[in-house]
Amino acid sequence: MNHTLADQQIRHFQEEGFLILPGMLAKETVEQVFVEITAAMDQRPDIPDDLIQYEPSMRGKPHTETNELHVRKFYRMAKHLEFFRQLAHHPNLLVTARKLLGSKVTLLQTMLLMKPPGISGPKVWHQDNGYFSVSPAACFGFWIACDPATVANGCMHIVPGSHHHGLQPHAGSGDDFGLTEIPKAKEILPVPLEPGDALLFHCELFHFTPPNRTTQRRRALQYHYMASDVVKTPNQFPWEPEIDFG
Ligand SMILES: O=C(O)CCC(=O)C(=O)O
Repeated sequence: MNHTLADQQIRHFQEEGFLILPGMLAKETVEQVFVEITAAMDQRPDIPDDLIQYEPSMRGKPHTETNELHVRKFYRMAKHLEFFRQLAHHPNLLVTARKLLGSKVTLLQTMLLMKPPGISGPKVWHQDNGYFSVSPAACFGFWIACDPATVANGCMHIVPGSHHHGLQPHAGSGDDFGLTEIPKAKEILPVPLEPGDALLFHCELFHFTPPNRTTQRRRALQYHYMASDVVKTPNQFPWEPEIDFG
């Protein structure tokens, strides 16, 4: 399916800070994502250090053939791995990015969010721009389900419209850097998705994922695009753009 956003969807994104886009990636592409993850793991220990983040409970432990199930995140796959670099050019992603951000866009960051069953912790409530610090906040992410994403296995939870609050105070370190004020239960919308479906969300939308309490995997891709002319203000999270489409 080739996605072009309708005016009504653009208005929804502006007002609510998110869109649900079914069928962004084909089944075959999602299956190839799984193959590529395993191939990347097989390159250990030659894999670049900044590519893999293990679940905190698994850090410092020996990793066996099941180590893929110990991984919390792959970072910067588009920088290091050709398949994920090519995926950034997928028309469903790039055409949508240009429609929302203008013709000059930059791929700011890519991640594979592995949320392994049994051992994964939550991702605390946060705004991605708390990490990025780009100004203006002309930036958004696609969160694309690769496995079925459910409330029980850790799907995205968001607060619709929260991007209108602007950047809010965050505290904590590393991956636990999060909002100092946790949203109220009645404001929260869980976003279950089928494989290949995407949540597109503004970089200042409040979001969170709970631990995976099931025995099923919950892998997801995250691609963040920004307008090429935004400026990064210094903070504790350094990053370099992965691809410039300018
Ligand atoms: O756990 C997830 O899938 C979401 C992670 C997330 O929002 C992030 O790392 O910025």
